[in-house]
Formats: sequence, structure tokens, C-alpha cells
Amino acid sequence: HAMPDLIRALPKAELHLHIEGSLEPELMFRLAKKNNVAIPYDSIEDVRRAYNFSNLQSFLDIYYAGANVLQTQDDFYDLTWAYIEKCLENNIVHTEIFFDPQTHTERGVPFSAVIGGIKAALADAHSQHGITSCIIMCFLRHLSEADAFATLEEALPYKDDIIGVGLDSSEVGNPPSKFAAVFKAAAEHGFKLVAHAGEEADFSYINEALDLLNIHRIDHGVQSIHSDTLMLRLKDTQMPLTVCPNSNIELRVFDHYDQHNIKDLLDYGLNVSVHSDDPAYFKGYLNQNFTNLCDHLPLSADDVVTLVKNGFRSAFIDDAQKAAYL
Ligand code: ES4
Ligand code: ZN
Repeated sequence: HAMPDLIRALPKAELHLHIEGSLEPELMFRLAKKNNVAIPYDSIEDVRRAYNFSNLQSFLDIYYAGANVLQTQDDFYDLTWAYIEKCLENNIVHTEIFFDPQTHTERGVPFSAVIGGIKAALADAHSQHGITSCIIMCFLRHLSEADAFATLEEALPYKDDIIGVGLDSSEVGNPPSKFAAVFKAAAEHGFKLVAHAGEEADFSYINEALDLLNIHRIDHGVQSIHSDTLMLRLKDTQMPLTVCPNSNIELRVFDHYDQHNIKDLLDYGLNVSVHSDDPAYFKGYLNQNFTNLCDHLPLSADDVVTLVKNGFRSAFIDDAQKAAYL
């Protein structure tokens, strides 16, 4: 089949990947045993059965429970290295990974263990395989802005290892405005800014993220289609939208791949790219996201190439590295 071959063959950039969301059930079981952490599953099959979500929150509850098995710096190394092996399978040559420090520091896992393990695996990925990467720290939006400020302070010693800050977790009821001050402070420290917006919540959250947070990229952003004004703005500015098809289907943002709006966003002229969000939970890594779209939407080979190139256009890499892939 031509399309899967093209997808596999193209070098790709991953811009929307929660490292905790790459925790495969096999590693979850191994770490649970090693660290003596209880998990609410009897078997791998039992885990897979539980990954049947009705919305974002039903996923987040299970995702945060899974993250409890991550305890030591080595655990974060193993988690990240397992993801790097998926990058090799998927021909991902550049990856920008999110992590959620608060999920771990709240449990008493030191910030240094989390960032140290991730960083060491990414360094090995570069030296052994030439994979380039950066790390983005996300604030959990269901927690307070004061908690986000404390996390920003904790991150400052590792500033050189963290390219930017993001905003994730439960979207509805936790609008961007809640984090305007901490994003301003992060910008003053030199962090790049991204935010999940318009995943489940309506397009007003995207407007807010642009107006109040001054973000460089929107994560998801698929609800923009419901505002003509916003669509024009996104087109004019070529604001990147990191779209995650498998995620949107698994979390019931769209009923089916044939209902996904990525082709409409692309045809309108928006800077959209395809990413994998939480691939261990959403049934597949980056190539699978592309093939699922191609199986159900009238995407041409040119569309696929554009989506892949947009990933590099929108990446936090220098122009020389971009030019190699555009
Ligand atoms: C997430 Cl899919 C999604 N949305 C919001 N926050 C998240 N954290 C991890 N995956
Ligand atoms: Zn996400």
C-alpha cells in the first residue's frame, strides 16, 4: 500500500507527546512490582480492557494512576528509552516531549529524578541514534496557579534543559486565564509557551490562550473550526496546531476518524501537524495516527507531506535543521 509506505518513509517530528502517556502496560507491571506500587489490574489484558474512555477526564483518572509506578530516576530513564525505541520504529527524528512534574513531585518524587532520567535517555538517543529532542514542562490546569508558580520556581535550576512550558490536564472549567500570570513569568525566564486549548472546551479557550498566554503553539485546537474569526486569525498568523487524531477518537472528541476535521483545517490553510499525545493509551504511535487518518479521510500524498513538513516548521529547532526537512 502506497500511503503507509510513504508515511513510514518520511522522517517526522513529534511535537505533542506526554512522556507519561507512553508508559506501556508491560513496563507499568514491571515497575509496579519492582517499586511495590499497587495497580488496579490483574493482567496486561485487564489493563487494555480498562483503556476504554468516554471523555478526557475518564482517561486522565487512569493515566495519573498509571504514573504512580514511576518512582526513581532509572524509571524515568526506562520510560523515555522505551519511547525512543518507538521513535526509531516510527522514523521520528526530532521529538519535543511533555512531562508533568506535579504528577510526580506531589507524590514525593524529586523534580531532579524526573528531569534527570528523561534527560539522560534523550542524550543517549542523540549520541546513539542522532535523534534530536527538547523537553517541555506542563502545568496541571486542575491545580492552582500558585502551584504552577511553585513548579516554575522548582524548574529554574533545570532551565537549560527545559525549552518551554505548557498547560494540560482537565480543560473544561480551567481556562487559560487562570494561568496568565505564571505564563507571563515563564516568558520572562525565557521559556517558550504552548498550551492545550480547544481540545474538549470550546474555541473561546483558544482565543484566551492566544490573547492572555501569548503561546507559540496550540495543542489540539480542533474546536477552532467553530469560529470564522478565529480560523482567519490562525490562518493569517500560521499559528501551529498540534493535532492528535487517535487521542481525539479515543476521548470521543469526534465519533470516528471519518468525522475528524483535520482535512478541513488543512484545506483552509491552517498550520496543522499530526502527533500522538498518549500513544500507550490511545492505540498507537505516530505512524498509526497517520494511517488511521488516511484510511478514513480523503488525504492525498501531498496532504501527508504537508502535515509532516508542518511538524518541522512548527518545531523549536533552528532554521538549518528545519531546512533539512522542508
Ligand atoms: C492529555 Cl489528551 C490530554 N489532554 C489534556 N491533558 C493531557 N495530559 C495527558 N494527556
Ligand atoms: Zn496532550
